[in-house]
Amino acid sequence: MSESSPPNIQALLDEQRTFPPSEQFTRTANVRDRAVYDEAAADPEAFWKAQAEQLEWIEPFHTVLEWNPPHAKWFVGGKLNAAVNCVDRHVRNGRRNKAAIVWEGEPGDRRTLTYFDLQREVNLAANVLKSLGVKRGDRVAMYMPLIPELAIAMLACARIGAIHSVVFGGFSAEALADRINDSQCTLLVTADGGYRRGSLLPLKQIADEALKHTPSIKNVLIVKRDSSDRFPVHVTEGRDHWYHRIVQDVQAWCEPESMDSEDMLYILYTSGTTGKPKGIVHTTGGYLTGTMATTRAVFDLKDDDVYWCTADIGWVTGHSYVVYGPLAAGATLLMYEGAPDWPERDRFWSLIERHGVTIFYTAPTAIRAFMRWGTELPQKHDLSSIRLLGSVGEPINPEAWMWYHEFIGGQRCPIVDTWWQTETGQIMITPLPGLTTTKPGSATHPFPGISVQIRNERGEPVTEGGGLLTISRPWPAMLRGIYGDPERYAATYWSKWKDNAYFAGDGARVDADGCIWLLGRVDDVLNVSGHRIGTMEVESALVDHPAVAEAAVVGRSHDIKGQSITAFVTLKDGQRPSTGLEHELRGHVVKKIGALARPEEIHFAADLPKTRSGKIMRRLLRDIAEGKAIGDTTTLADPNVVARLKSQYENQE
Ligand code: 6R9
Repeated sequence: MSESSPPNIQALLDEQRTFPPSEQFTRTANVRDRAVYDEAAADPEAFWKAQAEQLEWIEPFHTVLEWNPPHAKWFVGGKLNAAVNCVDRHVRNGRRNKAAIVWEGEPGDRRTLTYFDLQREVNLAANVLKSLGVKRGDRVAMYMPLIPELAIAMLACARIGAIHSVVFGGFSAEALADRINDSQCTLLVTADGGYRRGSLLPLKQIADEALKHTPSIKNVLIVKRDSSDRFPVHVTEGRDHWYHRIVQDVQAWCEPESMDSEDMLYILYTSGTTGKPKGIVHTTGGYLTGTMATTRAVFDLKDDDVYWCTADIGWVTGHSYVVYGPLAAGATLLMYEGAPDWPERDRFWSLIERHGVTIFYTAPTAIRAFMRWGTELPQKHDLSSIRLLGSVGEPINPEAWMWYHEFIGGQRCPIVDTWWQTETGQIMITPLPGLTTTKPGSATHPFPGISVQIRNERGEPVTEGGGLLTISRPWPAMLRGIYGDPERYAATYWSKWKDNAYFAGDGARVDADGCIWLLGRVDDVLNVSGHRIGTMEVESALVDHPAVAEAAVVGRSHDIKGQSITAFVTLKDGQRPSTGLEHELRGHVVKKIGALARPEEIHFAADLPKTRSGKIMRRLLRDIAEGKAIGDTTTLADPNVVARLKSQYENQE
């Protein structure tokens, strides 16, 4: 497991500081009675039932959980609509004029949508989708910048029972086409473009490349982000429609569909240990219950909070904690389109000051970048509105935790370090801010009603010490499958041991106080700046290049990104290593996947270390990349390969 551990592992293991919740925070906290843990542990289904009952059901459920491992059904028999729960019921229940989405574009443009505004927009968008033939159960792809229309389009799908599949705007045309084709989407919602570090990302232009290879797409909706017409947009007659035009022709009200609790809400692609990303399937009732309950309890959300989760909606954090959780809970949320260092490196702090943000949820990679940029930047701004901080996406090193506590939280705000995954849908391991004594670097305890176990390879529980993170009971927002691949679902997550425990793919340790410390992935999944990337995906992209014979990709510790991508490649006969080729290979990976997968280092090798059965030993390549002593080489077919590589690598350094 140490193979994939983050750089700061020793610091994590040595960490002793503790931070009990302040009396003042506890006094008003949404969850302040410790009994909730024991009660939920004694009867998790009763706990989740009480949470689900806070949603608005068209028909009540008759059974909380049906568990036929590895298939779970939550709130069986219940009917509801996710968009109604996120929007309409707040309009009806006193939040009509409350700001739902406060948005700021990177160039500084601003918009505020009240819950009433959001309801109107979602209804219109739902009717636009219907007018283009989208029906209940159809898949709708989205390739969008971080603008309110993305959330509106997702909720519009939910309203009519269509299934959305959001593809992060940083993915390439090929990656977009693969995802569209995997789930046979019939409509794509995109935009002319979006802003990133002052430049324009021409999303429609990129989408046009993808659309050459996506026969299932019948219609494309183009949202106009930029009124200056700076984005070149080609409109294909009959297929492409400007949203702002077509919306003129539809009715203002769209009757919501009555959806089964287990109807699919969305698909979101994520990386695993093979070359092909998995379409993670989430359904309606359990997902909304899990995200709403955790939003309220973990972030202590109150009606007058201004909540800001900095994630892009293209990732699961954006689905669960920008869109569904906060809106189901009736929050006012801030959405910011662009980069943290544009136009200056204090953009986030100026946003917090300007909008009076009270809850701030971001990723360790961002915190480490802020640390490097210096304390003067946050100190230039009034951050006194903040009352709670959150962290997600990767293990947070104690140094970054302390910096966050001191310079952003002013030493007064609880920090919730939340562990979860695309597959879990909802936060699973986290402090509760009014109850939990935190330790820098530890996600502390399972959320009430969640059963976590650390096991060794044989499946035996580890009470103190390191092992593999597993979840031993189903939970409401859990994935229901991998789109179109039921076998892979069972094999990847539920088959490591015989007793149907969920295998998360992370290593973890429990300390003497029962606090859980996440130690990073134990499989071939990298975490680069909080983004999940499969080593096999990058390898497939590299060997797709005509000059490459073989490729092996490993993660290397990186001060800010957590991990960076190091590739070792062997070339085909007649090909020669060169800086030109190195650039070309980087460009090829960007074209196949997107800039987020660009290898930081590419090393040309004569051979790759392999076992006698021909498996590439990435473990040894990791040791080389990390500059560590080389581990056990006895199973290598040719031990000299490693020695040669290591000396070549060290000379290049
Ligand atoms: C929500 C999200 C999931 C992987 C997960 C783990 C890592 C996320 C973490 C964390 C340590 C935390 N991870 N949160 N590791 N502490 N608080 O990030 O989903 O993109 O699917 O990534 O991220 O390794 O397995 P996703």
